[in-house]
Amino acid sequence: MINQGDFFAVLNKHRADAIVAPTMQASIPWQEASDRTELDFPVNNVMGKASSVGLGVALALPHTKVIVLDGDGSLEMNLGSMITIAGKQPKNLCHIVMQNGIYGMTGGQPIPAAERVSFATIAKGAGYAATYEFDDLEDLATRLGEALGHAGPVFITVRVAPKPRTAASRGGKPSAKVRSTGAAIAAFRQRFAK
Ligand SMILES: Cc1ncc(C[n+]2csc(CCOP(=O)(O)OP(=O)(O)O)c2C)c(N)n1
Repeated sequence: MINQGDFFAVLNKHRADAIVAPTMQASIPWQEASDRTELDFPVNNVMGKASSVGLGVALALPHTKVIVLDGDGSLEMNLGSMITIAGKQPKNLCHIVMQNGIYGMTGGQPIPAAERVSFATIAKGAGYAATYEFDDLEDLATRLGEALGHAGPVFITVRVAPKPRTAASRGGKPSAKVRSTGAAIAAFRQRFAK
């Protein structure tokens, strides 16, 4: 199992010019870890929709890599998006699920089939171009670059340690570089306006 912060450090090194779309419990910590927050597109509140939003951005910007950082509970809520993504075959989309087995943000309730479900197998069956699974930090650090470089749609499972949100773990105010979804949409409109 991988610590989410360690995963983010590795991803930050490999993301290059990719747009990264984090959701749920990952949204703030990813942006705090990110060196390119101007390219981050947090998908907050709309549970399950990060993969759909990521697909839309990938189709709109076919020459820009888009990396979705999905939650496992969120993905289960919008599992059909995997088939929509496979149907469209966006070469520039990488869909990552952080499998922690829980609805972390709402306190750690177990997701359905937490111990059984293989999202990578579902992705294969849907027709993603490639799938990867990481459960070990060294393996992740060695092969994430290859996975991100593969023509998409790529699906990656990262097994991350569950850290349910509690009153105590909420922490203080996020730093100024952390954006809301609304602020990111406004900034993206300007940046990518045709
Ligand atoms: C439609 C809908 N139902 C429920 C919620 C409440 N909710 C917010 S976050 C969350 C859990 C998300 O779990 P997961 O996707 O696994 O991400 P994690 O919190 O573990 O990062 C829930 C149930 C919501 N935002 N929207």
